[in-house]
Amino acid sequence: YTTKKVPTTPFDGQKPGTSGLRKAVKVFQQPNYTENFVQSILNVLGDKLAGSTLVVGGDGRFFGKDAVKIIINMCAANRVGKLFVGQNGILSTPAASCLIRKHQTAGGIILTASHNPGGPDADFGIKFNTSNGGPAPDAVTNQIYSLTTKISEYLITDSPVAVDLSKIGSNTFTVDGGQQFTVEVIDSVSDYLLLMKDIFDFESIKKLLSGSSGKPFKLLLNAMHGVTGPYVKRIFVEELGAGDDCCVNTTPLEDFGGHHPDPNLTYAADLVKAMAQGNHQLGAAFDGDGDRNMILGVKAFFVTPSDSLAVLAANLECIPYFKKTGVRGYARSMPTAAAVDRVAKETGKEFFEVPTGWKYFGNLMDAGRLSLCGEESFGTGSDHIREKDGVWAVLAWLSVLAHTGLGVEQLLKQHWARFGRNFFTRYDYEGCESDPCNKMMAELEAKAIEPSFVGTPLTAASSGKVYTVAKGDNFEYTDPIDNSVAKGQGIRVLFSDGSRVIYRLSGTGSAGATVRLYIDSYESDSSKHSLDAEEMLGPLVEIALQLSRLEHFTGRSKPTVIT
Ligand code: VG1
Ligand code: CO
Repeated sequence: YTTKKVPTTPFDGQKPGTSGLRKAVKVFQQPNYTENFVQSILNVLGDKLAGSTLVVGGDGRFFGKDAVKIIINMCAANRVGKLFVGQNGILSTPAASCLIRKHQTAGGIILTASHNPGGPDADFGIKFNTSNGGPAPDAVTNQIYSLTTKISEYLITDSPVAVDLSKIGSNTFTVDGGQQFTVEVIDSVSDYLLLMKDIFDFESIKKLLSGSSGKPFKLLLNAMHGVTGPYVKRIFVEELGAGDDCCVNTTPLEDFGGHHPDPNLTYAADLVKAMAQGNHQLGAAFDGDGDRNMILGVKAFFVTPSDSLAVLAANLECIPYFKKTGVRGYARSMPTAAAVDRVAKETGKEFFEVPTGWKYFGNLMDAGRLSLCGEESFGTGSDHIREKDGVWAVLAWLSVLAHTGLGVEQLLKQHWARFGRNFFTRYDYEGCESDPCNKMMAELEAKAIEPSFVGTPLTAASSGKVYTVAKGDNFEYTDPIDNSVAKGQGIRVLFSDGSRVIYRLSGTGSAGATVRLYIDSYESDSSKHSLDAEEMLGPLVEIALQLSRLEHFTGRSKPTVIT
């Protein structure tokens, strides 16, 4: 192959958000659009690019295969030495992170828009992960963005590199008469499976699932036609013997069957319905790229992601990996309910509160100060890789259930009795107009930082319940490892009883604005722990809506999704 230089001009808005660049497929399909962004990623590697090794793969959504081919052709022309590519372009986000670390590559390019719908009329995304296996930090994504605004040419081979992505094996080519370029097509699951076997006690999980521990146990996993299908089948059916009927929707589809591949009570309604019949002890669903998980117990008992994190934190000792490494610290993203904080306090571990997005956990993990972390958005994970990990979360839950002999609901109730309960809910208003939402956030920020706001009593009109403001701000985070500062991460209103109301605009949408409203309220009185979360949080929701004038700005009287 020979390399050609293609002249190009910048596209507006190639700014990565919370997790990579996400736009409509049609945007990525414009001539040079994908190429410009990929070249900017490669250029960010600077003198590490020549001869480097990278991992490439994605969640199997529409346009993924085209993007993989473009990346292969561009990497060849840009003097990359080797690519590890998932078979048929398939790699879950956690598997990609695992591969980057295992093969010590310079990074990886992940083709996914995660939980956003897929298909010719839906979304696509490209994400760059650095050599630690984690999403590129802000400094790197800002650099990529800056390069996209100045790009004038990209490099690509004169004809497509002839690799059959369906065939596992190594292919080496000569570029420009000398340079060797290798594409190694690898099994999408194998390395990840080995890592899981290393972390968990598969024998004890097997015993639990087979019912030979004395309790019949049925598992129900919903892969939502995302990338986890092949992982779930290999791990739970083939390795753990859970039986074919333990998983559904395991064929990855380019459009996820037309659904949002998002594991929450709204978009994973199928799982909720099936679990409600009471025949399964544990249910879980995953998102498109396999980094999110939702956990349900018998009769669809819902475990909030914030509680899931706290329960795992309190029970890590039953997982061999943590026995080996010890438990360093815990962390959560700022809007996540503060349940894990209490576990950290009681166990005397370090605790961190970071902005939304997994990239903020990476430095702490690399520095050996963080073992387990999570986000309210159905993300749970540990320092085994540098991404959240849906399948890992289910294995962790099964380990805890096997070890304690308890059911999901029992475990939660015991946890609440010991630590108290954080009631949590999130309201999403999807597809709003951007301008009024920006105005709403500006008005909120002005209110929140006004000194006289502190001490203000806010009353929920319908119940008369009063909450007094203790603090208001726009969340700012200084990374304790490299002192980088992330500003403007969400408006917080903190109340004197420890309750919190948080407002953010999503950074993963492909058009318009999505408002997220998060409500977190702590209750130590165990007689109230079984009350309904919506009911408990009703007054705070009311206050939050009044304070932000959300209906006025968005024109919405109801959220799109409640979790
Ligand atoms: C959302 C979630 C955030 C998560 C991010 C990426 O971001 O709130 O917690 O890290 O998605 O997850 P935002 O900016 O839309 O609120 V994934 O599974 O989409 O990579
Ligand atoms: Co995801």
